[in-house]
Amino acid sequence: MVIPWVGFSLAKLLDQVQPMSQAKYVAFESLADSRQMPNINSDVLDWPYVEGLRMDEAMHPLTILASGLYGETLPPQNGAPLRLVVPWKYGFKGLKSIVRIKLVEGQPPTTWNIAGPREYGFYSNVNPNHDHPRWSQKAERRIGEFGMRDTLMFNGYGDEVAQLYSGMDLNKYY
Ligand SMILES: Nc1nc2c(c(=O)[nH]1)N[C@H]1C(S)=C(S)[C@@H](COP(=O)(O)O)O[C@H]1N2
Ligand SMILES: [Mo]
Repeated sequence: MVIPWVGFSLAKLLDQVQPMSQAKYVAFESLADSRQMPNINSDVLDWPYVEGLRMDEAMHPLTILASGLYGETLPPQNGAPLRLVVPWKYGFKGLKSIVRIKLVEGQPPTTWNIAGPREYGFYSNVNPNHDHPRWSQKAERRIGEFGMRDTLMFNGYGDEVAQLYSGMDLNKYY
């Protein structure tokens, strides 16, 4: 889906706290409140949902904390009050209902990597050349369209973000 998010660059928040040079990654944690979210009692995933970004990814202006969509305030199911949106990564990187952000030295755990390390790496970049073990990622269908399109590297944001990964083997760091 192509979503007109409302929000601000995460970099704006990070600039205000002035990360120390030892801070190499940003670790995020979601709300896990079984009163509001009864399905966290299932064992599909290990909640609270956690995610992470490398500092340069977190500081990229396209990385946003969203507080709304389509000009409206975020509804709970979309991650109120604040959620992460990283347009060049797959949607599962976008944790919702953030309650804690930590600046850390080591690569933080991420929920889907804990659930299935063979299937989900830390980076979660859109990379059509790297097959998920159970399916191809070469083609996609946009909600609202009937046909398939070729999936683009970095979800079409290569000009903006490819330099963050220069020298990295994106088949290894999927
Ligand atoms: N807090 C929280 N955020 C989460 C999840 C979750 O279980 N808890 N699931 C993730 C997954 S797997 C997906 S596919 C997306 C789906 O929501 P979206 O379509 O609004 O991005 O949310 C992500 N963010
Ligand atoms: Mo998902």
